[in-house]
Amino acid sequence: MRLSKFFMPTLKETPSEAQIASHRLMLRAGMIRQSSAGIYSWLPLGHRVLKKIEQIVREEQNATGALEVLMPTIQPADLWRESGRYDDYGKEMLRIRDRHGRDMLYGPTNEEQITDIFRAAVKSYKDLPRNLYHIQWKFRDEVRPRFGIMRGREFLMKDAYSFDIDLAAGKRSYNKMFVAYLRTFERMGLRPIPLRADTGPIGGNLSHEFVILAETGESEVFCHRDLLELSIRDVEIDYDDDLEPIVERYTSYYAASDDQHDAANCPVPADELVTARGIEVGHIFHFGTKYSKPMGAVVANREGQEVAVEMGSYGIGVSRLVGAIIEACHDDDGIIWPAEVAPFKVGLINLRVGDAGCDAASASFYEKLQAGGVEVLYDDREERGGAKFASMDLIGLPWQVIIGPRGVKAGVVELKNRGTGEREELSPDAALARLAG
Ligand code: 5CA
Repeated sequence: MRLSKFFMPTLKETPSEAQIASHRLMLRAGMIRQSSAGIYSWLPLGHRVLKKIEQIVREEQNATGALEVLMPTIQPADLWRESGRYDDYGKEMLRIRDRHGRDMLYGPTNEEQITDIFRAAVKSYKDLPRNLYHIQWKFRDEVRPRFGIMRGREFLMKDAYSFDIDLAAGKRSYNKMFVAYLRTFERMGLRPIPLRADTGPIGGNLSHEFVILAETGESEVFCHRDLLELSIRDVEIDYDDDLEPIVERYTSYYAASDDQHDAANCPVPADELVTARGIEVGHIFHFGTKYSKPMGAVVANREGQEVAVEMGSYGIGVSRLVGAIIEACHDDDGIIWPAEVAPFKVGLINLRVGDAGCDAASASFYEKLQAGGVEVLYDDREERGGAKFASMDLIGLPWQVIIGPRGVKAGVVELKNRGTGEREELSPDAALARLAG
């Protein structure tokens, strides 16, 4: 992509309404634009990141055997009357009336809708287990939307719903999601911490929140320091195996949010306890028959008796993750994208647009990167070098390639790693080889 043809309305000034780094940087990098309180448009740069995150989430859900669907954003109130949540949900639910006077709502979550789909189609234990998920916009009329897309009113969520014949099978489905969440967040360059959590309006009695540590996190987190060392990045996972040992390994360490932590009775010695702030990027729930019973989602078990199915729901804040990743990965100059979610891998800077040598070397480098399938943003604008460096640092692409008159004469380009700041001069071919793959 040539920057001269891109739409990336960067801001030089720090927007005064933004209180935290991710919000400031997303506005300054031209990733989003506020439409109204807690509601945002995603501009091309932000949209690319959102889609990358969505795709990682999708691949890791699919790996577990979960099946993607797409349910509507607008739901009929009658479904929520069946579960009893229409009145319970309160002011966070955006209620709408259509032209026929029917009560509708903009979905804050989809337990009722998926239960309705399931009950119409599945009648036997033979069709279980099933896990259906979608990645769809949600609306919650938060009292205080803040921190940009981190606590929005409209936000993109991945929500999965599992259906099982009994509690033991339900726990297996829960464990699959638990492990998939660890993998999903690690792929994005994050270190997720599972915390035993309250279930709130979703219900049930088994629940974990997944948080990542960042100074601006909304809640305080207390955990054993060794939990931060765990990783399943290189562990081969077979989702048909018993995943309980992995879940136990993670849950055996102390980890609590501020509402559950009791300093006086904390089992971890002070020098092994990490106290930090965390951002909730995912939340999983097993809630048994809370929806299946009132809504009549029953199947015949092996003995031919009708039983209400055991259910769980599993959310990931896809749009929140964009902000959360920035909170975890930035410096004074801007964003530092982890490679997997970066909007482009390489930022190519032509330091002297109009100079025949620089133009030719840059165009050739650009074409070769593109031919090799490397995503590149080519700054071909007639701008000062300083401004180009600043905006490349701001948007945080993992690699910068700088082509200027001196290098062109010497037959070299400069390669800069945005994360480490390391710079190196090498031949264009050596740089291309480094950036390939
Ligand atoms: N039905 C369940 C699981 S599918 C559910 O709704 N869970 S939740 O309420 O915990 O939301 C799931 C995830 O969505 C949260 O972990 C968080 O990452 C994200 N999320 C929730 N509210 C917001 C919000 N206002 N803005 C941005 N992301 C949000």
